[in-house]
Amino acid sequence: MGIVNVTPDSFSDGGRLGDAQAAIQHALKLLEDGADILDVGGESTRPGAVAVPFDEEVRRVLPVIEALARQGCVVSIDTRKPEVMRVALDAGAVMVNDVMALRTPGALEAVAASDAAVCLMHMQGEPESMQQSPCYADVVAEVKRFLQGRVGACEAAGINRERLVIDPGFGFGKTLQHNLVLLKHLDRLAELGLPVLAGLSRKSMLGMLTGRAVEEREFSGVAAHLAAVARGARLVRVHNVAAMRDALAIWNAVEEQQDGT
Ligand code: HH2
Repeated sequence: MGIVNVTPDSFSDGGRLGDAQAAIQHALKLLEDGADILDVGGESTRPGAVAVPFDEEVRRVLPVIEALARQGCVVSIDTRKPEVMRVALDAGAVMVNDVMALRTPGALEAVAASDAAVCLMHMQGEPESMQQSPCYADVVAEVKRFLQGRVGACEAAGINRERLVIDPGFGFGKTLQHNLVLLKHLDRLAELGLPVLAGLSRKSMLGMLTGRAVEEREFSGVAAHLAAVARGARLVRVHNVAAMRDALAIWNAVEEQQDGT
């Protein structure tokens, strides 16, 4: 999954893709690099980010989704707002990526009215304050229980399991320690029997471990995503698709190699 931010303040590439044309060009480059899904977002969810009004978010993402869908791209909308989900799905998006896991009133209904796929992500708290004092007794068990609960809520709303992807939400109300424990035990989330998505690209945990600035986290990101794939992640949400594709080509060649040949 390639990240297409149409935001002036996203933590990793804010401002660069501020206009629709640039975002579309960037998305097409990610596709060329081997992305299967393009995740278009008009509101940053970085720690401390300020919420964007509905009409501004739509103004940012709509032309990008329309153009990409017209070209046959598989488009995901990264939003917390049910109204934005509806507009994006009408415009041709086929997946909703919601850091709130459809907890916003009206979100379950917005997705249930479509046949779109959904990524349900765990977050403790709200982006505005989530990194202030994250606290868990058992982070893996709690994230797993939360995701199981959201899967149940989706099924009760008529969104069946075949449409769901789950995500531990690295960096969303988690310390470095929490992130590392979740990554190490990602296979326990995979036990829920749904595809697991890992989003670690350029995140601060990589900076904490390497001392690198945001724009210098490509290698550490690839390593972190491979650690996730090794523990059962089926989707990775990345800024640099080309680097991830190369890493996966090697990974898959090793995994698929038959013994004795
Ligand atoms: N991380 C961000 C945004 N959306 N969605 C999922 N499913 N998983 C994630 O880990 C995830 C996500 C990060 O926040 P943002 O500030 O929007 O930055 P960017 O989109 O550049 O990663």
